[in-house]
Amino acid sequence: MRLSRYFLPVLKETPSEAQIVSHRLMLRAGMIKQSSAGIYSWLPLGFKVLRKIENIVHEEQVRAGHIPMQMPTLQSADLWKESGRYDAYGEEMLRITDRHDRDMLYTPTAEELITDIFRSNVSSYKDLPLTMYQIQWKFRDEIRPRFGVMRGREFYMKDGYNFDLSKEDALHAYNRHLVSYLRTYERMGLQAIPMRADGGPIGGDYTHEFLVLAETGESEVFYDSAVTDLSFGDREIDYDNVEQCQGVLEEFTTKYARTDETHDDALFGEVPEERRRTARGIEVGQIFYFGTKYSDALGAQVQTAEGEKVSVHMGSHGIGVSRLLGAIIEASHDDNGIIWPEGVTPFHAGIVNLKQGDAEADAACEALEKALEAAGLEPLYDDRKERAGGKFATMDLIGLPWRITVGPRGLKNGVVELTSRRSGESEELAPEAAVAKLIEIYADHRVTGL
Ligand code: 5CA
Repeated sequence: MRLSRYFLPVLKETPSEAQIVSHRLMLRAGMIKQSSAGIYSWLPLGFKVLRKIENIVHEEQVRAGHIPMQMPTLQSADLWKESGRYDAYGEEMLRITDRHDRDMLYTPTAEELITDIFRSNVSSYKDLPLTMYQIQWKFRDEIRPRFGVMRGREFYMKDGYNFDLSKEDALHAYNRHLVSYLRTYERMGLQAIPMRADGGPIGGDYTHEFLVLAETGESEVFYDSAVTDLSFGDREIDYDNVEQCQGVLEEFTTKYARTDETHDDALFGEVPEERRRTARGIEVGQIFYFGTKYSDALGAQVQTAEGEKVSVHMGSHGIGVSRLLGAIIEASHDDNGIIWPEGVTPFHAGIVNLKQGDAEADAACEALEKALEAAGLEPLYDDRKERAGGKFATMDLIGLPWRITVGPRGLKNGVVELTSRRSGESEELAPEAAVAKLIEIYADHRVTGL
């Protein structure tokens, strides 16, 4: 992509309405524009990252054996009246009346609708287990939308739902989600710690929230610092293997880690004092097992092998896809701007031409652009006639992890400069070697965007 042809409305000034760094940087980097309170347009750069995050979520859900599908954003209120949540959900639910005076709503979550699809189509234990998910816009009329995409009114969420014959099977689904979420967040360069939480309006006794530690987080959390030493890494997982998934769950959830809703001072006191931590966190996902709450209410039953009719055991599992952009930036930035982890960066490398119009420099940049594209990478070539300082500042602000700087002086010696956004370190390399190095760096981070 040529920057001269792209739409990247970066702001020089720091927007005064933004209270936290991720919101400021998303506005300054031209990623989002507020349309009304808690509702945003996703400008090209922000949309690209959103798509990359979404694609990682899809890949990891499919890897875990979950089936993608899509449900509408506008739903009839009837099902919600049937489950009892139409009144219980309160003011956060955006209620709409259509021209025939029918009660509709903009979906804040989709337990009712998926359960209706299930009950209309599944009647035998032979069709279980089943887990389906979608990535879809949600609306919650938050009383105080704030912090940009962190607490929006309209937000993008992955919501998955499992249907199982027994509690035991449903708990395997719960564990499987926990494992797949650990993998998902790590691919985005994030450490998200599973913490014991509260079911809230979704309900259920078993629930974990995934929290990214950050000073600006809205949740107060209490944990044993040993949990921050854990990493999922690139271990192989067989998602059908009950013991293996259970093993990972125990490894990641036996140490004390709780949100304030479930915090227990006495239990926390048993953690060795030097490992006790109180901090703030951003909730980027939550998993629930709620038994037969919705299947009882909506009559979602199957026949067992013995011919008995039983309510299915269910759980639901969410990832805050749009919130993740804010969380990643909170966790990865410096004074100059964003520092994207390789897994989610909108472009893999920036190419900065120090002397636009110089025949040799232009040709070298174009060759680099072609070579990277041929290798399946997406470079962003700053081909504008601007001074070098301005180009560097833009690249730093938008946070591409790697920058190739091309100028007549280096080219005389046959080299360009490859710079890491994170460390600031540069090395001089032949252009082909710079391309080869980027191909190697991104070998483990192949996520397509748009
Ligand atoms: N039905 C369940 C699981 S699918 C559910 O709705 N869970 S939730 O309420 O915890 O939402 C899932 C995730 O969406 C949260 O962990 C959070 O990361 C994200 N989320 C929730 N509310 C907002 C909001 N107002 N703005 C941005 N993200 C949000």
